[in-house]
Amino acid sequence: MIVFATNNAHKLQEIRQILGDGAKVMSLEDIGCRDDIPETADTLEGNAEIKARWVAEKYGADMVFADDTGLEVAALGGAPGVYSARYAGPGHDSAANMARLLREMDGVADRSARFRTVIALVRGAELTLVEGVVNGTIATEPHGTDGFGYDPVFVPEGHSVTFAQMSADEKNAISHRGRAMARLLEVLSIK
Ligand code: ITT
Repeated sequence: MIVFATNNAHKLQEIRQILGDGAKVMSLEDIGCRDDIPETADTLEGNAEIKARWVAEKYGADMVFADDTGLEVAALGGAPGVYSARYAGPGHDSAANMARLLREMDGVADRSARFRTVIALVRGAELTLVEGVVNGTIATEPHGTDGFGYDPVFVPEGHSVTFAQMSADEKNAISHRGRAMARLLEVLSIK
């Protein structure tokens, strides 16, 4: 049994699409976990590990992975980074988070940014960490309705549209999460 420790339905959907029909990934809902897992670390690595270990230890799953993702904006010194989900307050409100980001970036010339995903895989006592990064820029206003989170304001390098204007397959092929997942599969020698 492989469990993906996330409360974010969009992440779950992306990971299932990336893995295809071959691998069956259980969600927290599938295993009856409704815990609000405290993300108390100040790094993506730390929070990914906390989420994966929590589920492995409390629910006795033999393989658990968790993703922690941050949007790191150069002109903001790497913010919102590990605090991306709570940038505009504790409500995990993507519209408010994007609005704050666009306010902070108002008139800023250097709009370079990157998404970074860290995936922690816990198998018994063994911890594996992998990372995936995509560079890009912050748009001056939101565009597109697909995807989630900060996707409407992130234009990946080499493209002229935001992640929210791409199909799920297009995003997954170049995204932070797609790349981290490819690394994880290499480590597991699945693909
Ligand atoms: P879990 O911790 O339950 O996995 P979460 O939504 O809290 O779900 P994170 O702590 O990794 O996930 O939050 C990172 C923030 O960055 C959150 O606001 C997301 O909406 C956003 N985010 C994560 N992945 C993203 C992506 O692929 N595209 C756009 N925004 C993303």
